[in-house]
Amino acid sequence: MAEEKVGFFKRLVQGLGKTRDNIVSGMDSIFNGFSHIDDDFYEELEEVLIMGDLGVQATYDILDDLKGKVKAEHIKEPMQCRELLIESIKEQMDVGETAYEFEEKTSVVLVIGVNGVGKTTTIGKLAGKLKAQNKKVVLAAADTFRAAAGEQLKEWANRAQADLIGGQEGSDPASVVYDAVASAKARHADVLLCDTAGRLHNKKNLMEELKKMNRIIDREFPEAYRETLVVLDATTGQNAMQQAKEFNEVADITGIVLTKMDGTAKGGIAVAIHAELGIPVKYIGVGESIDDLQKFDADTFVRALFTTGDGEEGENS
Ligand SMILES: Nc1nc2c(ncn2[C@@H]2O[C@H](COP(=O)(O)OP(=O)(O)OP(=O)(O)O)[C@@H](O)[C@H]2O)c(=O)[nH]1
Ligand SMILES: [Mg+2]
Repeated sequence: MAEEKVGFFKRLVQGLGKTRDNIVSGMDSIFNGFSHIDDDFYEELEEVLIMGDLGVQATYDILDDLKGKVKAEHIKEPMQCRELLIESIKEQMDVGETAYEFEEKTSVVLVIGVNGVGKTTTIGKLAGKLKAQNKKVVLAAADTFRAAAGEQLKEWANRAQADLIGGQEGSDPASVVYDAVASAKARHADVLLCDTAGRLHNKKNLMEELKKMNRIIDREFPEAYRETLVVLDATTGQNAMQQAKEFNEVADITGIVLTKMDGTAKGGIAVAIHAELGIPVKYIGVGESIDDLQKFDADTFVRALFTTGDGEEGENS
């Protein structure tokens, strides 16, 4: 168990490597470079946070919080601000107590997002996670736009040992959802995970299709706990933010999955999205294999973000 935890944290530390280099090295040079806390100090800090893709909203919130604490606690040393900053980011990123309730309930999870962000992969990983908790999982291949999409989900279903309900290429995605709901109910499944298309003939179609699927689930399975996850590719930075906003207009988004956190310098976008939309980042993807999905834990995330070296030093704290 302890070993598993070490591996977990190390992977996260490695995954956030580029983000860390981007934000933390910039910040540490400010903490070390300034001898006292003044306007210039705050300005440079602001610049690093914004450059690190934390976003304007989160940056202001974090700096306001920091300034308040510096005043209240009569802090004089720039270096003391490091801990306060870490605390403040952590507080911003709290997912809330009910974030993972769907894992424990009879639930339907709709997974949405533009093409290529990692929806299908995330569903595969989630199915694997739930299976490991002895849950009965059904996957709905409601991306009928591409023939390959169903095949890809089938592979994940096999890997995760989940049941799959699919449809013909070009068939109505909402009808696949309908069938999948019926099947999940008949089998007394715990969780139904619905994969959706990232691209249809145009964006309007895509959004209409999502609304239709939502209506079907509401009508056919009103007793199910609902979760709607938007998957965003962290490497796309501000575009990811834009996508989250657009999906937020057509669906009741309950959480965000931020993928490809391995190998991006833009992991700070996690903080920006949460601050700006008020929607928690619930999972992060840190690779392409089945265990490369992690629950977003603010404490671990911030610790990984601020751990320098090979990740050893964060384990005991
Ligand atoms: N490195 C890395 N790659 C990922 C991650 N998540 C997904 N990918 C890769 O991203 C690519 C696209 O993933 P998919 O799951 O097919 O994306 P999708 O959103 O279902 O795409 P469409 O079905 O075309 O809309 C694949 O090559 C995945 O292996 C991640 O967390 N890290
Ligand atoms: Mg897909």
